[in-house]
Amino acid sequence: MTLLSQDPNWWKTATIYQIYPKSFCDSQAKGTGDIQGIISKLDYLKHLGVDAIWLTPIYQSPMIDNGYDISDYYSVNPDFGTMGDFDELLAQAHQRGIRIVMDIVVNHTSTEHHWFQSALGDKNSPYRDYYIWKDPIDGGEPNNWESKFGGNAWELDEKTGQYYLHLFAKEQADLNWENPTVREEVKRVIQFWAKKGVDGFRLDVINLISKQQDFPSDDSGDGRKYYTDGPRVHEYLREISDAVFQKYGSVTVGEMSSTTLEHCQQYSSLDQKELSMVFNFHHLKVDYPNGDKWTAADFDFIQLKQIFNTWQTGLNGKGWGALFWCNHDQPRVVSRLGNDTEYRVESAKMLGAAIHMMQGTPYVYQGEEFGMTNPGYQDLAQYRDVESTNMYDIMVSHQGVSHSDMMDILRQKSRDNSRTPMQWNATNNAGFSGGTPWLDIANNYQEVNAENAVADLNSVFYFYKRLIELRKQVPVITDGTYLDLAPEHSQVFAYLRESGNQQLVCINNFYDNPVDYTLPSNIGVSQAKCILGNYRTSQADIQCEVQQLQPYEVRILLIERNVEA
Ligand code: TEU
Repeated sequence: MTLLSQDPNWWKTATIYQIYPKSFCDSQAKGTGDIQGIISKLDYLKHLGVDAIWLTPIYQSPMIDNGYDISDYYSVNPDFGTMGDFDELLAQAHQRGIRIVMDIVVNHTSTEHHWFQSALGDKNSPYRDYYIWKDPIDGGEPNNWESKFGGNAWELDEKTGQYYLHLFAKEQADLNWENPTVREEVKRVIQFWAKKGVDGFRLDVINLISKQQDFPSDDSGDGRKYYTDGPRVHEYLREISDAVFQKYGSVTVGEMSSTTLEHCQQYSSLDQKELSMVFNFHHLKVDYPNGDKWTAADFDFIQLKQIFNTWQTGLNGKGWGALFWCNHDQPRVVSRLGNDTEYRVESAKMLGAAIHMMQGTPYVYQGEEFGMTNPGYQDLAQYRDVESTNMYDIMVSHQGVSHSDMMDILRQKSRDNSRTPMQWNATNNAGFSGGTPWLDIANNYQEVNAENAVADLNSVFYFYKRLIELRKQVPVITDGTYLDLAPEHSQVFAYLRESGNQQLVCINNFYDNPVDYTLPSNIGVSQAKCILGNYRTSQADIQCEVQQLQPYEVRILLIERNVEA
């Protein structure tokens, strides 16, 4: 029995929930989450109303990068459970009408993968050409490309004297997609999971798979221009899509690092020859001054609106985007763009509405649905992420940044901010685990937790539930055009969606002081209904052109014009 909708475009009105299994729910008191823990929470997800789960990697892995370093694509990491547990999860999710989207990491493998183990130190290994090897230049690295986690992107294989490329940690070796056998292996992996009945795939850093083959040094940057949206990336995606995705009707979302709108129009073009949709990160770099993540900084509100405008208008009618604020690599949005103390509930709701009323497929990251916050760690030893520990070492030991400045930066920017265990209830360890959690839980778990949220009809949880329902009920949210009504306003983000006889206006106050905002006169306020807001007074003045907004207030207005008979 399945409750899954048969519509091949189901994902256009769907909301997808991201689970980071290590931090979701531990069924065995070992301090890390597992698949049985996920199964035990499926009814909670059903109550929230999500259509699919994106599961970050659960494959065999040494966990240097928490599973993004895969050592066997065909087996489940025993820390998470067995293949039997996975099959049970798939069946139980499907029974509840929830689909499963697997994370596929094929830009690189773990250096513990048997392909790499055979290739290392042996130029004649049949797997040597699965990876990217280069001779030294001037006795050193083949070029100056930098790893995304800090330092040079090449590591020496002492035995053969050649270097291999790793765009991420040195334990994550980049695969050589120029080699057709590698592409066949990738197809085989994806097919294995598709055959099991998995509904879709999230493709990790998929726009980095094609490197410019002369591997030049980069005079003006870190090398990314020579491998981002590279020369053969579209060709490769079409090949995989043709062989697997189209055959199995899989939904696909590609994670696109430092990409462009033009490439994303093509990756997600409506003929679906490549992918269903794309993640891009431009809107999450508004607090990276001059592109630098590793500095503590406020966000640029005007730039945020400009970026949404570019992508919402640029993808409409051409491609499809994922809508998101949070994931396992990003700090919690309520701490980042909202207010995680006095206005935590109001700002979490406002931020949810601001993104969910756009065109695309929304993603909700575990805990976002009740407003989880950054943990505000005071001690360096609390951080676990390889990127954070690498950057601390580079910036404090080699660049002279003080310990206390670096702690401020980590408190704002570390990926561990989103990876703290899920706060289920007010009991010991927030109900996440009967053992010692692998990463410290935020101190606010007695107040901020799923159980409290589910018990309170005014909580962030029920607001998200309503946002998820609205997408299924109000077609303009899926189909409408996008117009920014106040691009220069220093405090208000207001946009209009329009299609057929429906207009939808989403008005958001992004700051903690009240503000008056005047709607343009061509919006038919006399027929407006407020379909959702985060203050009791949200209904008050909707039929006026001037809207008075409280701190972090949002109002969603729907205007349905009478159609002439
Ligand atoms: O992330 C890709 C990526 O480039 C970033 O989001 C990354 O976290 C950021 O550059 C760090 O500043 C994906 C995964 O989502 C991430 O968890 C993995 O670590 C990474 O790929 C490598 O597989």
